[in-house]
Amino acid sequence: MAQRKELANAIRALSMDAVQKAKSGHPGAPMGMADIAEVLWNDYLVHNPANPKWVDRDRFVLSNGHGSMLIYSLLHLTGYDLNIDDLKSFRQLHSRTPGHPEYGYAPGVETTTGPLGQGITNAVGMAAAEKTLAAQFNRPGHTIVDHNTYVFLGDGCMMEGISHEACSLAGTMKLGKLIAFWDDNGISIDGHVTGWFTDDTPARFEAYQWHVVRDVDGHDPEAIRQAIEEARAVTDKPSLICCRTVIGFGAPNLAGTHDCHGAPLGEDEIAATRENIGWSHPPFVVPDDVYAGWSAKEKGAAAEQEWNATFAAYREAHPELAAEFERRMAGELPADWDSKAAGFIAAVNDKAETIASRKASQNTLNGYGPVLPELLGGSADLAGSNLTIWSGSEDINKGNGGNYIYYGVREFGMSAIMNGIALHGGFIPYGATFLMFSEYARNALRMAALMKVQSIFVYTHDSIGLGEDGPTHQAVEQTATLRMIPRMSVWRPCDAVESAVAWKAAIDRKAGPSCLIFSRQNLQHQERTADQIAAIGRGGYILSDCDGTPEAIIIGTGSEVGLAMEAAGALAGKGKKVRVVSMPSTDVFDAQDSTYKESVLPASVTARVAVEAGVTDYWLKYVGLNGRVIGIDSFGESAPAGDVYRHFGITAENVVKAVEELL
Ligand SMILES: Cc1ncc(C[n+]2csc(CCOP(=O)(O)OP(=O)(O)O)c2C)c(N)n1
Ligand SMILES: [Mg+2]
Repeated sequence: MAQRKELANAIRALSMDAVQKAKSGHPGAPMGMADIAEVLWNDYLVHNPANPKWVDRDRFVLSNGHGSMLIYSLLHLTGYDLNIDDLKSFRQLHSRTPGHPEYGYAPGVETTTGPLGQGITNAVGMAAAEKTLAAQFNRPGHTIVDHNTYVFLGDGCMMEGISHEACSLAGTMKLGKLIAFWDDNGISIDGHVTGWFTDDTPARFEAYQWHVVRDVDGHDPEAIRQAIEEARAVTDKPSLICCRTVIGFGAPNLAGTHDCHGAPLGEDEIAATRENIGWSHPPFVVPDDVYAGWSAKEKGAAAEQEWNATFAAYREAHPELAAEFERRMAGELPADWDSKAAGFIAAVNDKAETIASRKASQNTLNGYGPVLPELLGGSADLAGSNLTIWSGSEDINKGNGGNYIYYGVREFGMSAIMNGIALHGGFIPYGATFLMFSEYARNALRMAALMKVQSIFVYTHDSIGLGEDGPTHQAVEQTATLRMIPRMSVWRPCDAVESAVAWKAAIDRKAGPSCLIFSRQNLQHQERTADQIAAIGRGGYILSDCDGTPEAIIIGTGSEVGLAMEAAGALAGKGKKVRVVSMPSTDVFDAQDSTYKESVLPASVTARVAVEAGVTDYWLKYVGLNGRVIGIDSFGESAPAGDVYRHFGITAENVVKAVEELL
């Protein structure tokens, strides 16, 4: 049987050779972390290469995603469906081994990493999901949810601010099954980190109430093993194992320098490394005994078998819970979801309340929440403003399961934690802040869209309509820029009915994230027929019409739909034929067939005015270059909401004027 060093050297060889072949990539981190990975994967990680989606597998996250050849090597060597040709096509078009590990490509990659700091944060979400799911489903004598989350991270992740947000919260949440390995190699891209990163990292994590294993020689398998034992024994705190490593370990001339961080070693250095580590095999050739030493197929199949037996006993004792667990993990909505939601929407319509859409959102949570135990909510310290707590909300830290996370003031952390929860499975996470602070979270929103995960981002206080808090808090360009994130679905409902429909759409949307944008201020209830209620789900629809072909169309969203209706009424009084289109979701409307779109916005009607309390450019594609947009292209002002609207000319009178000028 191959020795540990030889097993680890297989990672080193595959990594340096794949990077060399691709003529780009990062050999340093995989070579430096190979020994740690070997011990973790061969002695501890519980997983089944034949079933990468087995629900109770341990999760492994490579937060320093630039070291992607490390995880590709591990998946290949342990027996996942990732063959040597996949490794040879590292970083090539349509390969399963893109430059950074991307969720949905190679089997076994649990999340997309590369934007430093987000992997560790996703891992916090996965660990929080595991803990919450365990509390919800395990029963005495029946432990069906019980897995660890392991994460590798480098100096870069440690320097990123989001690691503070996530790790601070992980300590408070006592995520005892989260075990992180810090690749303490003293190197980042610009060189030795002593000029820019001199934190006392162990003390920092102790201050977060983590269990810290200091000073582990990251090239000594026995020391690594002991550290993991120690970390696993501590179950009421997350653990950080501080591993001193040499970047590019094994490369005689480049190890320990930033030159091997992100460039091929070069043929000469690769030859010298082979010599140095005693790896005599040609590129991409791994001897059988090394493969045998790595294979996790048998162990993995046995582990899953054992779990299957545990689950069978659970099903025997708790058949309904078992069925519910399977439903949740499969991401299926309850059988009565559609009918319950439709009933709720109809009831909201009957009530005809004029309330803030953030309040309507909370009412919706009260309506949908009892049907959807998979909802795992939260807010970044704005629960009372975002109205994210509903009557069934319970803090997950209370220990009885729960379905609500107090994220604290951590917008970016919250959003990337939500992505980790969504990736883990079993939950639909929603999390909220003021729309303005979506900016703080932005890259996590992009990552949710890139990975196609169902995170629901709730944003309240959506415009100058929030009033007195002023321009620092008044979103102007945010809604438009969120709409520009590919695959992000964005809703800005105009009343309680549209708010309930928007929530329904976000919950139904399994293949990507949604942003739900709500107002602080009251919004007028709009009258609708049953057909119109059904049409809300098409993203844009005729809310009020004239007889025959309209002379002009007014398009509005959210709080400005009321203005559009008022303007249309005034214009009708002057004998004008005007249609009002409510467009709560431009992306959903854009995805409709052309016949429907033409029926709502006929090409022949060119006199069009859009009104939205935000930047105007976005609307030109709907009104055309000859159309008009009533919006705001500067920052807001601190004043009562009505005064701010008048100051910026976002008024029904101005909408009327714009239409008249076009006719
Ligand atoms: C958010 C973000 N900023 C910058 C980068 C570019 N980048 C990739 S790796 C790296 C340095 C990382 O240093 P470390 O984690 O110590 O990696 P090592 O060199 O030790 O492999 C940087 C700045 C990135 N991937 N993500
Ligand atoms: Mg480093």
